[in-house]
Amino acid sequence: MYGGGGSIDAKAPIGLENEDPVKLQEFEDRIARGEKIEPTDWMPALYRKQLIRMIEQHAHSEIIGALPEGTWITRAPGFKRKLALMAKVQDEVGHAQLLYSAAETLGKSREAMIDDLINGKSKYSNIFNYPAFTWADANAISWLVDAGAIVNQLANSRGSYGPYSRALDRICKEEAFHLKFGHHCVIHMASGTKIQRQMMQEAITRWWTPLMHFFGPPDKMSKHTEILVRWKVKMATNDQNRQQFLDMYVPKIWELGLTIPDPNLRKNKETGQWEYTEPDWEEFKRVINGDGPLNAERLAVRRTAEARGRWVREALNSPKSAYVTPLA
Ligand code: BYC
Repeated sequence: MYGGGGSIDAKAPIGLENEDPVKLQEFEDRIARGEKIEPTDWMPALYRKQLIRMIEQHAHSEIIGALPEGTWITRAPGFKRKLALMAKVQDEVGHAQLLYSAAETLGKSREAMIDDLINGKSKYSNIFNYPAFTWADANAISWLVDAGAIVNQLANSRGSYGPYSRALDRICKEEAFHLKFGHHCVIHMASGTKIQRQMMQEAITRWWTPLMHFFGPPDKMSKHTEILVRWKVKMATNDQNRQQFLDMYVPKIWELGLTIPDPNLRKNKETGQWEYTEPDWEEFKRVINGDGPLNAERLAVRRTAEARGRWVREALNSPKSAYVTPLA
């Protein structure tokens, strides 16, 4: 039930022993005052490392996240749906560009980040390793994955690192359109024919566990939350975000006559908290560590894209390139 227990990994060491205590105090005072930390400001090495990890994973999630919906562009029902989905997928890739740029301000190059993604060294969101079998799956992503992302990102857009918080601010504005598109598509399916309703129900059933995983392990098992909350990188914990998502979206799912595959899901009126069956955290661990249904396929697509685009990068970097040496 709610809260969970156990430990995915040992808690990360705080890792601040080598920092200048005066500078560290000034840094923490700035964060406490709600000031933004900018790329050239002093920051503890651990803050830099944590931000690179988190922003890089987020950027990878956007670029890999474009794949399950991307495969539905040619099959989306009707011209308007195709146009809207194409624009959404394009936005997601744009989000990755913004986020890679924000991570680059911390000293890791985009090339190194892409290498770490395609070599399987970096993580990205669990949820994009599952297949979108039907148009209803694509709708479930557009509505509920984007909804989950907004819950997390709206909170973190008020966070302490300037370039990340500004990128999130813009991303959330675009995600808000995606969410409306997704909700519109889900309403259409849920109020359609018997087969359409059944397809939508099956999609919600398939995506529920990955969605519960999407917010990260329960706080008791999370190794990074404590330091990230202390430094206002994460403005809410994994459990707080999961609760907020349940609060906002379970009633909307039920309103459409759809059911959620968890007999224990209910809001406890006394605590105000949602109670639910703890999703299988062993499955989560397998998926984020590379052994999910589609991890190999997703990375293979990225590797191919990287290989096919190499000539463009080489041409741009070539000393003979018109972009580098303007034509006389
Ligand atoms: N998936 O200590 P914890 C989108 C890892 S895409 C994979 O709680 P933290 C969209 C975690 O990295 C937007 N891995 O970690 C795109 C850590 O492993 P490492 C996606 C996960 O960082 C296209 C370990 O588990 N959103 O919107 O404090 C179409 C322990 O976890 C996950 C973001 O990326 C996961 N779900 O908190 C549609 C938001 N959860 O690094 C939509 C940015 C945990 O020690 N990221 N792990 O090896 C975050 O807010 C935080 O990083 C998390 C995790 C809440 C995800």
